[in-house]
Amino acid sequence: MQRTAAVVLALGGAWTLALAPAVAETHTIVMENMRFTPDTLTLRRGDSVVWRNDDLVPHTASAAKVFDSGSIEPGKSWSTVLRKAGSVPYVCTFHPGMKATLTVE
Ligand SMILES: [Cu+2]
Repeated sequence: MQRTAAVVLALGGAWTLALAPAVAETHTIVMENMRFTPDTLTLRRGDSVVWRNDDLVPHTASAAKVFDSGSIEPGKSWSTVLRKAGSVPYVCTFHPGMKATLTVE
């Protein structure tokens, strides 16, 4: 909604909205207390996701055949761009109870 409002304001009318390219956004997911927060996130193709590890142990963000961060050390971040639409479940390979899902539209 924020993006839509900004485009309408910038271009002065809804008619131009359909022609305006979507602006890629960056979303941050925090790894803390052995969880991904938020654990569900909807984004658009071309958006970036940053995982930031605020825990005291390493974690990964790993989605089979889509992305794999490798070990993200405490205090570090890792990011990727989601280019294909779909539901993307992912886990931390070190802690299989850490699960989350991205929905790419
Ligand atoms: Cu982990």
